[in-house]
Amino acid sequence: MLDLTAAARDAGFDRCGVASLAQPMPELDFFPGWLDSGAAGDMHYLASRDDQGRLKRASIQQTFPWAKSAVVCALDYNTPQPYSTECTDSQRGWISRYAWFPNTDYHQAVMSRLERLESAIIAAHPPAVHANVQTRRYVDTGPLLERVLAKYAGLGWLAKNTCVISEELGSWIFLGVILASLDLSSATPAPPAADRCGACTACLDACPTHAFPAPYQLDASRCISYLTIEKRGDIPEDLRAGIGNNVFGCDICQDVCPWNSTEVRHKKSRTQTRAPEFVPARELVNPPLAWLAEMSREDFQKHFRHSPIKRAKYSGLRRNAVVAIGNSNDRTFLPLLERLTQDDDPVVARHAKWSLESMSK
Ligand code: B12
Ligand code: SF4
Ligand code: SF4
Repeated sequence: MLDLTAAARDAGFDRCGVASLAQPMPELDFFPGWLDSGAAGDMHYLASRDDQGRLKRASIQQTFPWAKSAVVCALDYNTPQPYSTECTDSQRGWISRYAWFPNTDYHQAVMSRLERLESAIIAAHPPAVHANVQTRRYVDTGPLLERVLAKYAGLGWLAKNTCVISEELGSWIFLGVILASLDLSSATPAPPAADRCGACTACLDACPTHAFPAPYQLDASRCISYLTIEKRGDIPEDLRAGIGNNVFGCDICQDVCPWNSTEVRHKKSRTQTRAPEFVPARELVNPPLAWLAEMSREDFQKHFRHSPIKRAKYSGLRRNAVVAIGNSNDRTFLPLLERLTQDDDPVVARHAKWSLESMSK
């Protein structure tokens, strides 16, 4: 029989488990209400429906009627670099730690490992079975809730900050899923991980845009990660100040989590990724804001062609840098902001005007 844990390790993953799709997953029932509340903002793709009008993400058994198992894998991306909460230089911004690897979009890093693992799973079955095996691999883009599957695969718990936390690895992990028509649930029998948040509320208290209406629930439309990566055009004015120095994504609710603290992680296991692709580019860790705000389109292409940062687009990244400059209150930026109010990109120009005004207050 296939040793799935060993096969996943050979494929380059740090953890792996199997969720049987036959079991009930009550967290899926929260999804329709979450969408109805407007928490998804402009991420309309999350509301995709099947022919019967059912929300695909809330009804995994109906969306993938052929699938029996979800193999869920975790890839640690933590590197021995400071946390955003430790970096206070007003001239510098913050790019989320998952996006520091200039030549690696994590989707590709996880997907290539999933391909290897999928081949190992199929190869472990007799050739007569191969023709009938159906599988599908997903990193982010599939109509499924990867975190909920991760919980039922025993990888970690759904925490108050809505991230999956592994007791051994913390939450600096990417998830990847292989749906399979095979029943693999005996390969790594693991119960869902117990909730270890306890009485802690550090993440809820630290969120600068108050994006948690309640524990375990995120209003994504207020989340800095959404505002700096997914939101096109203008950022709502009332949320700009809370963005602080974040120019791409946000790590705060994970930086403050005791399960990501170096002391806890030392006791449990190693503290950094073993993926060779995940080598941070020095210029992306706490980068100078002026560099980003005045970056040319050619430089953006050069630096971010293979990086998840390309999702924010050229205009979005510069817009974010200009907002962060406004929040810095560092008056040495005034000449730069003056220049940017005349920028060819009207979004950048409008945000530069806001930054200039908020600095003059
Ligand atoms: C859309 C999306 C976002 C959105 C919305 C995030 C969110 N929390 O939903 C935005 C852009 C804000 C975002 C941000 C981030 N994301 Co994101 N994102 C996704 C994506 C593509 C879909 C998630 C989704 O469908 N959300 C819908 C909502 C409803 O899900 P949820 O908040 O988890 O909701 C569950 C709980 O709220 C729970 N629930 C609700 N009420 C209650 C009440 C109780 C009592 C309980 C117990 C539970 C509960 O049930 C809900 C499920 O129905 C997934 C990949 C995927 N396909 O799954 C990656 C994913 C979740 N993101 C990921 C990452 C890494 C991030 C960031 C860390 C990136 C960054 N540094 O900026 C941040 C983290 C912010 C945060 N605190 O969540 C990882 C998560 C890794 C992990 N350890 O958990 C994923 C899995 C991508 C991947 N393949 O690795 N993301
Ligand atoms: S990622 Fe940042 S903005 Fe989003 S919920 Fe966490 S702390 Fe709040
Ligand atoms: S900071 Fe505390 S409450 Fe938030 S996810 Fe971590 S342990 Fe849970």
